Amino acid sequence: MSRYRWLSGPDPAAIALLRMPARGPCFDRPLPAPGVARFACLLGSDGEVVDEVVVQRLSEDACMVACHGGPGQRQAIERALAAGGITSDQPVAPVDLSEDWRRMAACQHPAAVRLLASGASGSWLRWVDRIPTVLIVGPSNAGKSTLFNLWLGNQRSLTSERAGTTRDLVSALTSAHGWHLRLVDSAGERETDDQLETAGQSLAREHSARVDIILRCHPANAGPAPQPADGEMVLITKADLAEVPATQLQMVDPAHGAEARSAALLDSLVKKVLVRLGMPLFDAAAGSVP
Ligand SMILES: Nc1nc2c(ncn2[C@@H]2O[C@H](COP(=O)(O)OP(=O)(O)O)[C@@H](O)[C@H]2O)c(=O)[nH]1
Ligand SMILES: [Mg+2]
Repeated sequence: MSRYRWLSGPDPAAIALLRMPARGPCFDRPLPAPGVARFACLLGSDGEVVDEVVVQRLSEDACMVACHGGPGQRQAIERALAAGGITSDQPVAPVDLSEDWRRMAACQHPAAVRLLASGASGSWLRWVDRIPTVLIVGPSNAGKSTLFNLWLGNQRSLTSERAGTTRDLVSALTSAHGWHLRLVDSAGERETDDQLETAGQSLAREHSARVDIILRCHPANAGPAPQPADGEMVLITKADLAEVPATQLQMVDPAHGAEARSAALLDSLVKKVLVRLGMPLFDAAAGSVP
């Protein structure tokens, strides 16, 4: 069985029911035994969570899924199933979604959903269906991977005092203030005979033409900071190693500076990147749309 069928009607509802093949890779955990229901996350083709659902195993090869039933959510689930090779056995009914609904359905960011729902408009509209990419560049040993890991809150990229540790582009999704960003760590800029490292450096150069913001890391002890090129923000890293003017964007690894100072600097950096991209910041305490 590689087909799914909606068991509930097409009208917008809080919950919708779906019968589909009992295939593990669509979910973030093993499916329950026949007759048993359990909570699970339904995953898209690149592993992102598409919905939090309850799965009930109907038989060896079929299960029933209770998912969220908004029109946009149902479309997102259909896309995820199609990407996994699971298609519908129902005739395709013409979908009559208004332009507003269509936009809402394509929305990639919780903050954009809130803004759309409030009727706001602005330059952030260009991000409704797109996740911006932030590329971290700079010399080897500037602390790029350390920043990347701090931002993500986990050890995603290897760091070391050995120049040339990062050779590939390492990419990860991150979110703040209701906006998603794709963060990319790159191989450091330096002369090298290492072919893999050179390949990583060209990859970073090619990639830089296609990204939405370049974050250029410059260590505090490496002399005056460069002027930002078009589309760049300059970040002074290793801010424990030299005096950095308060007006400059700066960062310090908690291992080398006070933990609280690092957290505050990271928060201010993330906010400045979002503002630069034109993404309004929410007042989290009041839950209000600016
Ligand atoms: N003193 C100091 N060292 C740092 C800081 N951030 C990173 N480092 C160290 O600098 C070295 C290079 O860091 P890494 O993130 O691998 O640099 P990359 O080559 O630019 O990715 C590592 O030994 C880090 O521990 C910082 O804020 N202060
Ligand atoms: Mg690195």
